[in-house]
Order: sequence, then C-alpha cells, then structure tokens
Amino acid sequence: MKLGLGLYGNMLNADNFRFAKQAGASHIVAHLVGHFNTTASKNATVGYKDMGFGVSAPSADSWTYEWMRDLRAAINAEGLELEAIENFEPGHWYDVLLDGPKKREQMEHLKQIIRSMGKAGIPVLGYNFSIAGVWGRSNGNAARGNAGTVGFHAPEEPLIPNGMVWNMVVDPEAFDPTGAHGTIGTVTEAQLWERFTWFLEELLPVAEEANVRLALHPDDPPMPTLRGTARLVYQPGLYQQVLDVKPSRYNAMELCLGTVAEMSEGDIYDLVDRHSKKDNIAYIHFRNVKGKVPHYDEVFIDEGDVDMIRLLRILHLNKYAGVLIPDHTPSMSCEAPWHAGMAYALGYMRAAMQIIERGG
Ligand SMILES: [Mn+2]
Repeated sequence: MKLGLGLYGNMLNADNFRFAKQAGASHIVAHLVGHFNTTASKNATVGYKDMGFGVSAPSADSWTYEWMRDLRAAINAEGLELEAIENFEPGHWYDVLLDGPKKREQMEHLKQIIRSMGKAGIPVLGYNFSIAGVWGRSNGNAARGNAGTVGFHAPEEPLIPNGMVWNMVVDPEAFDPTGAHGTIGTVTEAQLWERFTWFLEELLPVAEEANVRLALHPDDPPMPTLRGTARLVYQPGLYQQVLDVKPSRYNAMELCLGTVAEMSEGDIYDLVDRHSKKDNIAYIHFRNVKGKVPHYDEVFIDEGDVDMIRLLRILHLNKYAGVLIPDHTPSMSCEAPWHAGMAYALGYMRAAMQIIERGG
C-alpha cells in the first residue's frame, strides 16, 4: 500500500509536493480541472451555488505531453511519483457525456490526452462519467469540534440548465442558471449506459496501448438519479457492471470509499475484499462519512460509520499495492484549514498502515 496526496491544479507547486513528502506520502494525484474558476462567468451576479464549480475553461497548455512531462519532473524532483491525473475537463468532453454533436471530435482529443499521459509515464487517469456531477451538497459543521464540512440532505433537484455539465458551465453563452435558456432535460439509465459503453469502446484500446489505466469514480452523491439524470455507479454492485462492459486491467476503479459508504445498499468490506483480490482497483479515495443517501455528512477519518482500519487490513491481506489518498476532509480551525485536515488524515493513514504492515 502506498500513501498519496491529491492536489488541485493551482496547488501543484514545490511547497505542496514537500508538504506531501513531509507527511509521509510517496505519490501525487493531480486534479487539473479548473474548479472554482468563477471569475470567467459572463454574469457577475450569478452566485456560486448556481454556477456549480464554475466555468470549465481548460487552458490549452495543461493537457499537452510537454506539460505532463514537466509536471512529473517537478514532482520527481521532490522525491515523489505522479500516480494519476484525476478527471477530464468538462469542457473537453461534455458532448461525450451528452451524446452531442461534438462527441467524436472530443473523443479524439481524449485519446490524445491518454497517449500523452502514456508518453509522460503517468499510469492512471481517474474519471467520473457523470452528467450532474458532484452536486447538491451543502456546507455545515457536522464533523467533530464544529469543523466545516459538506453534507447531502435531500435538496430540491432542478433540471440542469443548458450549457452546464458535470456541475460546471461548459458553454457560458448557452447557460442561464434559472433555466431560462432551457435545460438538458432528463437522461435515462439506458441512455447513460449506452453513452458509457461507446466511451469505453472508443477509449479503452488507446489506454491499453498507452499503458494508462482508466479508473472510474462512483457517483457522488450516489443517488439513482440527480437533477433528472441517471447515475452510473450508485450502488456497490454496479461497479461490477462497469468492469463487465469491457473486462481489462485498463478498465479499472477509482474506488471512493466515502461514496461507497454513502450508498443505500451493500457491504463496503465485501466490496473492497472482492475487488482488491482481483486487481480491479487503480487507486483509492480514503474518507469517512456519517449516514447514507439521501442524508449524510462527511466527517473526520476516524469518526464516521466505516471502520477504516478494517478496510486497510483487508487491503493488506489481499496484497493491494496501489495508492491511497485522503479524499476531501473537514477543514480544521487554524491558519491552514485544508493542509491541517490533510495532514491529520495522512498521519492517521500512515500510522495505521505501518502498524498493519508490521503485523500489528
Ligand atoms: Mn472521491
């Protein structure tokens, strides 16, 4: 088992690589998606909530082979490995998700990204095949000590306005948060699986040739539908269906333990046991929650419903050799809320892994 840290695009710098190394991590997962880029909004009065995670305006530079090569070199220079790039930019593949007119053109670009990753020696692409994306969570203080965290509490679900996919604005001209320019309507489970199958049939052969594993994140929040659109993996058993679409080591799981814990059915220990035995897991998001859909709160790693140590013991028994990263954590009350939360989770994980690996 290897310890890693996930960093957002604007955090990919030497200070944060050193922070990860100091906390005992050996691997980095890089999120390049421009979350929270709300300044690119055409309408300054639009609130954060309505804008989702902001406008997806991918910079031309950051998805090239040269950029990936240089990122990996900068990470290697601090004594760490770059394990994965997490998430495609919604602006790069919205019509793949929507079955829209640009889907073939966009798929060619995704293939190019995978080839560049292979050439740069980045072994995993984590992705989330989701139309509504991560949506509907509210801020609260449900974690220990009134720590700031997010939860999901059965919000009203307006249909997704045109111009928005994956909870980001992909077309500012088409987008109006009130839905005045129309909505993308409903998407059925059959339509979603048809789109996913096409995506995998197109991209998987390229991933196999490039030696880059495609690793699917389950739907967070794991509701059967969200904002009128079906969700792909919202129960533990659906992960097997994803793997069965195209059995291959390169059709793998980005296993988010928090999301699985939020699911209304299934046994998380059994899921982890089954898939770690079969080498289906490319890497793991390690976090804990209280509750299940439609009501749950994200909490500290050691205060949720799941026995995280028991999961680590299962992974160790099954000789899981991949990376585990803390997922989101509650913010801690200090000058560096994000870093403190991550350092706490990393320290907890590192201690548990050392004890288990030493036979304790
Ligand atoms: Mn996750």
